[in-house]
Amino acid sequence: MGEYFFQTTNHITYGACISIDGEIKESNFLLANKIDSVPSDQTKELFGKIKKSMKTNLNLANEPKLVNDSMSRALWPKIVDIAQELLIAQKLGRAVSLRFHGDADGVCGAFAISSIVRCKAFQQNSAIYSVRDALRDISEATYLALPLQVIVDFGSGESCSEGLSLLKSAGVETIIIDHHPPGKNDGILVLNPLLVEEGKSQYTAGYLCCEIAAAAGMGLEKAKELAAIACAGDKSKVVEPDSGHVRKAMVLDFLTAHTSFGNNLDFYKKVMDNPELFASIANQAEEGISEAAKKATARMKITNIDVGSLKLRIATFSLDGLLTKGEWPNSSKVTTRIFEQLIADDPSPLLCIGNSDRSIIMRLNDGAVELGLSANDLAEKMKETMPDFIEGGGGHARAGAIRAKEEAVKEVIALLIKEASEKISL
Ligand SMILES: [Mn+2]
Repeated sequence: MGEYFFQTTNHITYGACISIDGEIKESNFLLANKIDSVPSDQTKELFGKIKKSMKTNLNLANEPKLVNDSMSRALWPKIVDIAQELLIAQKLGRAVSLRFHGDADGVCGAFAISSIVRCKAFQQNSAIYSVRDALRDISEATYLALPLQVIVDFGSGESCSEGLSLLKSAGVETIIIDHHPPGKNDGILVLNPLLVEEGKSQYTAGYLCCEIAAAAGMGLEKAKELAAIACAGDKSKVVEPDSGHVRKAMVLDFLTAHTSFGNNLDFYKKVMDNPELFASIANQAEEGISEAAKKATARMKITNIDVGSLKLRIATFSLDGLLTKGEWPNSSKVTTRIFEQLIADDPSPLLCIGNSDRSIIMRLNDGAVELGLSANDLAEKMKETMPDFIEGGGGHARAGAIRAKEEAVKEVIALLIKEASEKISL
């Protein structure tokens, strides 16, 4: 097997599977006498064979290029699998559809993936790959040869499994690159650090995509830059971001917050490459956050809990009426900003709670985590204690959120304060 070139006046669709009767001329030129399309019931089998032989000829890195630690090495076999799949898809002209989560991490991941394989990219702000999404992708894929669906920064959770199983039944191969709590995804290629070790969500989807792209030959500098922006967006230090990366992540978060669905990768690239436009968006984004943070801080209440030598500060503030749904900034951005200001002034243990009309956002610093507190545990406890008033919630140790019925928000916050103080007194 090998790669050959030929010319023809026949019309052949991109990515089609054909058989050629002809002679091999010179080194890799094929003189075609007869060209036929391969019946669709045979393409799958043929594709498997071609893929297998192509895999051995791919030139991939032999270790992680961006971060080389025990975690990235544990993820490496799957990183290689996905890099191979994507490079082969590119060579064979497969129809690749890419859905990325609408935030800086998701966009950086999509930038990286689209740099190694030609694809149609769609932003998605919902974190759930629904049955509706699956039906749309399946109907798009109906007339395509060997469609490949790639999902970045969402899609591996339990709530997505119905949509994914539809994709599988329709024969659409799927790759998921995610770092949110995974559910069961049998028969789907899933790269997720949480499948390797609990609590490792700091290996963000955007970072993983950059590691895949770097393995497949993307320039190292560009891959590092994108990975650092992705990490800045998701508050990770796996690839340590500088202040420039933080600013870029903020601009991408700002842009994605204003666009709910669509193919915006080209537009995002344009903004990042246009210094003037970038600066003016960055200023607007920054102003939006700092203004809302200032107003919310004016309403802030601090509760000091002292248990023997253990001390915990709990900051609570309402964002009600300060923000507009679906616009910049959202309540988690503002809560994070206030949290960061508070711990910059005083690094002692802090639990920071911001609330909008129906959601409660929690941020904890290292000191609070060392006291045994976890945002995820607190969210779980609230779900248990007030099941009729809590609609959902979760997160990890340092960050989490709870969605509650409007009339219950105040009560939930009071209970959170009580729960946190009881927890550290244990
Ligand atoms: Mn992410």
